[in-house]
Amino acid sequence: MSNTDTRKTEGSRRRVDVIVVGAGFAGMYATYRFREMGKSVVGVEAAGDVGGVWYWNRYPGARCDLMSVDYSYGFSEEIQQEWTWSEQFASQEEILAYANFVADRLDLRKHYNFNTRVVSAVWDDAARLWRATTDSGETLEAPFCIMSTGPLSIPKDPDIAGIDRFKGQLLRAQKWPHTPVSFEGKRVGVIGTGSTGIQIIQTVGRQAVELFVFQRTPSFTLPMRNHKLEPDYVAEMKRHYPAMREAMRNNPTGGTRPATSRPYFSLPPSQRLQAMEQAWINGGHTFLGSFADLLTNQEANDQVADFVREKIGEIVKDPKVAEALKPRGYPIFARRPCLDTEYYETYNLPNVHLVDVASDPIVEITEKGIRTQSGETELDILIFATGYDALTGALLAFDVVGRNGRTLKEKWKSGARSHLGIMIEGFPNLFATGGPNGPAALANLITIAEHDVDWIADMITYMEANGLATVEPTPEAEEAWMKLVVSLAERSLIRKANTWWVGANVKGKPQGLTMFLGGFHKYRELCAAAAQDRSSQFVFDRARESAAA
Ligand code: NA7
Repeated sequence: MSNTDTRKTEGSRRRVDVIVVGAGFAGMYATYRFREMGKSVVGVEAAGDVGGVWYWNRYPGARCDLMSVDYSYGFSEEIQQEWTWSEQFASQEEILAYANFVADRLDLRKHYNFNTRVVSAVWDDAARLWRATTDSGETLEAPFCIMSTGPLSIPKDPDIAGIDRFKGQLLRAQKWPHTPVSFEGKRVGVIGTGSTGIQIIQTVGRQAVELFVFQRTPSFTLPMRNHKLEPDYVAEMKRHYPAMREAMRNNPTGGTRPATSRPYFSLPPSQRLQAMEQAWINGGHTFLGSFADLLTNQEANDQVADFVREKIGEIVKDPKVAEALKPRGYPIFARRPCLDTEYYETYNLPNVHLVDVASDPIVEITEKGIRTQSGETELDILIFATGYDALTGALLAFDVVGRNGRTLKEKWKSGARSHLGIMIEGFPNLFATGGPNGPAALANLITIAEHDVDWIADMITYMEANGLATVEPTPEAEEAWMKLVVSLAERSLIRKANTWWVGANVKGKPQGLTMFLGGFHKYRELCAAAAQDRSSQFVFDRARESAAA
């Protein structure tokens, strides 16, 4: 089938080869890859343009905490030669400009219906196709459906009474206005001290007349040490891109940070301290690259946590504030480690006030601001940086109905189950990129996206070459994958913190770690092995016969 123009047609029914949900980095690459395979592709995207999370998160200070050269596509040598990153850690503006550059360069927009949401996706077993209905009234039909909906795309408001009552300006980090917001002369409140809140606080704290930070759980945050990239460095990097991408694909993080096999206690105390000081000076995620066992050895983890707490104490001048900022009660790195630029120093500014809502809980949001047990704080602007219904949220936000009318909500009522984070038993020809039970959020999402899309493309190519119409994982293969995911999680300290990684931030959500902790390199190996072992891992179409490799 040839490529088709896929402009929106109100109220119509349209048949294509592949539906791609999402125009973030995974969806864009999927759209490109399938088009290059000669498929007709239609993309559906709720936002007004490409960029995914970077389209929405326009809050002050928004920045990626993966290095820009890592957090970019490797599939096209032309694109990586033509695009030049300006900073070690790119700002939201630069990443969005990059997404737009790629969309222009590959002419991707013509495949997308923007400002459009899928409201349901239903598998028709007789016709062997997915039927996706959108909120514009269009029905799309395709044998293959790719969910590139992103692990962080359903924002979550805090569970606090009175949100609608607030008469000032209420802003959500993940739905930030496209026009500039002025903080000058304003009393600003921020709820949320994860990565997003930290970036907002360190930026707005230097702009607002008064900034009130309502902190329930402090995060550990490490110096980002961001800097401009020198032309010589960029030129050198461009010369080595192919080798660098190959190294990334063989790295546990899917990035360039060198891995280590050195356990913390293999070094004498003075050298451990020296390594930690160096990691602090180097910045970024150097700690995790300095010792191999920080997520498995509680004692090692405690010592690194103490080191960071000491640093907080050295930076923050008011001892009471410093104490409240020191995270306790969960292992360091068990919440996603944040990277900051003078975040702790922000609390030395006279206009920045920490309200410790762990000891003085928020009672309600009022017309004028926030009431905690000890009193009301009046605010002109209130910012929510309260996170996401992550990993599974976007896939469960609309009805996905598989074989025999079984919904994804039903299948996942006790927790997300998948095979390789890519396929789901009972949901033929449905593929996720960066899906639950894959390494999403623990590794570079663009590396994962490229891998997953390529894996799916290989699967479809194999099916077509062998006259196979449908594929889904066997129950046994899915069960074995889930056992592996759970057994790796049980060994990790990550499960010891109440975070979005384990679903703890959403009331009623099944709890548990739905991420593969074996590292991206291992994930890649296991996906390749599954693709080789097709007959035991997957059930293929019509005759329900297992296909020989
Ligand atoms: P996170 O990391 O989920 O952080 C959300 C923050 O919001 C966290 O500090 C929460 O505190 C806080 N929160 C949520 N509800 C409340 C209420 N009711 N009261 C006070 N504080 C509240 O989301 P981010 O957007 O910062 O980061 C998500 C990912 O994006 C990040 O990990 C990077 O991968 C990029 P809590 O911990 O629940 O006490």
